[in-house]
Amino acid sequence: MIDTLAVVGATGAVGRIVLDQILQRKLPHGRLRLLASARSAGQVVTFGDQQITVELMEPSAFDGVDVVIASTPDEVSAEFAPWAVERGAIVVDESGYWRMDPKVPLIIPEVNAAAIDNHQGIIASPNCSTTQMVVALAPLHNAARIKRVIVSTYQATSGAGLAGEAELMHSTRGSLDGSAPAAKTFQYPIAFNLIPQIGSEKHEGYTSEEMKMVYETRKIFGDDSIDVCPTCVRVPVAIGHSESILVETEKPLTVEQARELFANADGVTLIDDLAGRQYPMPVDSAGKDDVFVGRVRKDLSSPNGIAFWCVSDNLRKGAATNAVQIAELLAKKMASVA
Ligand code: 2RA
Repeated sequence: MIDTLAVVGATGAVGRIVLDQILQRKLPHGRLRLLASARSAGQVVTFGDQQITVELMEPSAFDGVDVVIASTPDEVSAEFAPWAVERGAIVVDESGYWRMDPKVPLIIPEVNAAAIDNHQGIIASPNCSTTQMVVALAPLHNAARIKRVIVSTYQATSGAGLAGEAELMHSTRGSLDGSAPAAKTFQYPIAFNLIPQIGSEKHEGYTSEEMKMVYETRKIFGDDSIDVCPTCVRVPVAIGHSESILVETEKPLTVEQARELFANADGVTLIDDLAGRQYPMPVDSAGKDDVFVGRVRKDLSSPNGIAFWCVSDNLRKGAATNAVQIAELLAKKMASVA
């Protein structure tokens, strides 16, 4: 049981789903407080049958808070997380700011829950594109050890927040009636287009989003020898990131073994019947918590390669659900020492 739970960023695209998930999953908690910057403080948010006023996030706002779930930009997290930790709270952070800090565990509960024991006040939740890939890869890694991953992503506009979702709608309507507004959130108009850049240039021609997939995958699996070659692409889909993945393992896996591993994995739903036209698609994954895997097949170009397709709601398992699952682990630990 978490006596006092605070949600930071509750009015954003992910924060709203965090509240929804706290209710739906019945995260055991006492008082719930909502904290935000001056722009959102004072707003009233409905949570079940309660109306909660968003309070201004300042250092003293964290007095008496036990656990914080935060969905904020990196720079906000960099500032507030130390305030919360100094006051004894544990922060579950969805921003990118703390993820690669060696003192901060980077957790996907289905994959590396035990690493939570090493936290020193901050626990990070991975980036959405990494989370769904690693949930899908984990059963293959445990059975056959992953050596190399080649991944292309097809990322929904909601990955860029409420503004990204809105821009898809405006850009699409505008393209159809000839009044297309200039692109703002994205580099180019997103309607009827694909944009092969998410984030800024980071390393040898790879973007920040792509390098997150490299570094975070290695950290979560605790294996720096895993090679990851990512290409991240923004697509005109509102919710649900898709990924085309080719994985090479140390031990060979047959397609049947890979399917069985996916089918039995925690957090994975296998939908794989090409003849029956059954495979995961973003429209079906939106609003669901699992990672959906399909199109499982042998790589025709390498002996130990398996190719597959995976889709997940980027706002749920890619963000809010994973953070609330981490808070569930904390609630269990708190209950066991109480
Ligand atoms: C995106 N991965 O889709 C980012 C959000 N964290 O833009």
